[in-house]
Amino acid sequence: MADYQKMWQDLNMDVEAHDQLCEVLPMAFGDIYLSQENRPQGMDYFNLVVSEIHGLRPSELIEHQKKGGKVVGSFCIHVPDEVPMSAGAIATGLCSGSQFWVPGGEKVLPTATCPLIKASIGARLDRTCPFFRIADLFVGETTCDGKKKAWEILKDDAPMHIMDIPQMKRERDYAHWKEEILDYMKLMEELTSHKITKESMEKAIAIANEKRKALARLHGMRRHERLPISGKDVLLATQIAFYDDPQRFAQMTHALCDELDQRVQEGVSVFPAGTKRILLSGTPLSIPNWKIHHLIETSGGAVVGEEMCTGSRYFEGLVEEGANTLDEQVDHLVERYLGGIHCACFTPNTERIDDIVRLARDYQADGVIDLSLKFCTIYDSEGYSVEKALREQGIPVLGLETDYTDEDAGQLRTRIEAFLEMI
Ligand code: BJ8
Repeated sequence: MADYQKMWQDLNMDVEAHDQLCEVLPMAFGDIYLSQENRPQGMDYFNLVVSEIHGLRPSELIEHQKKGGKVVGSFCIHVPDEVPMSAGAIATGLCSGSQFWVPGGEKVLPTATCPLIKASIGARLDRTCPFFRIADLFVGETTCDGKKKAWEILKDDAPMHIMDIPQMKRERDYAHWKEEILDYMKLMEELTSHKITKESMEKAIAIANEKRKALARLHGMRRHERLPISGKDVLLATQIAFYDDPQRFAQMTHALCDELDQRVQEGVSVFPAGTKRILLSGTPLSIPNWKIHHLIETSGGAVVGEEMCTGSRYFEGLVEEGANTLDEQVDHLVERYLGGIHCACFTPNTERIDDIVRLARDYQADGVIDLSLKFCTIYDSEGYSVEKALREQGIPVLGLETDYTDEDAGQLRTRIEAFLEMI
């Protein structure tokens, strides 16, 4: 990695603690990613982004700020990136996927909180992640109880805005979400001193849609019987989509897909014949959470899809383009960001189960692993309905719960191996 020490010091980071993370991440990445055989060359770009993850993109964000621009971070795919983008700000993801940040979160949150929340809070309070130092505004939401309470703690340390996401999808809930988006737009105009216009929103929607299309193309490669890319690599690219420049990301992803098209034509597969195809469903896998993919793909399986926020929930369904007014554009955002995302925070949430069955069929999955991060009550509870529906459809399913540590890796491997053998 290039030398970013000065930048990290200027961001008032705890550079000494951060150095520990910089030491372990390349090792984990080498073991999990670089050890794979016959990886597509197009993954080189994504390897570079990871190797420079706390340097390259943060320095671009800082450059943007030096020119007077703003950076807005968010933690949930219900928060529309198009809003900051249409006001000239850069939107970035902030969810954290490493155990490194969990103890920092546990200083202020109960241990019985999901690791994604603890890590996100720890990354800010311990001053060990540049993205959490750079963001001019943090946008939280009221999706789950753990997050709601975490924002109350985070707001003492960072500038926060909370979006109140409805828990149902009735007409009045759509109206409420529209108000929330309009408030967010107003706040963004104040923060950036830029007026959001129909033209600026049109451009933002087109950029975000282009990223979705690139991701859909990449994920679609795993519909083929012979898999031209591993699930791990697709996960990595998807995780990077939350942080990277959206236009460059789409371009690099399409370049990777061109190479994969060629592989498909030539019948190249990165897995031997007979590898069991697994669809993952459940809670998001934020970077650098690669544990479950790695376990599956080193146990005789291949991950062919993710019904997750780091998967199909992120890119399926475009925001409708071609609206005549800004108000109509907002309606289209409401439709995509409320109606189009089936998180377990909603009741009822049967659309999510329909999605899992549809994806399992589309990607010819031999089985589904329904994953829940430890202490995530909503996904864990919904697991009952997911498993019941899949069994009724004759699709084998395994429910797993895990956290960010490696302590359960042996036990998980045993269960995954037994499942792969059984299906
Ligand atoms: S749309 S999944 S990104 S809320 S895992 S913090 S739900 S206790 S991350 Fe999520 Fe938005 Fe839903 Fe997706 Fe809470 Fe569960 Fe933790 Fe979660």
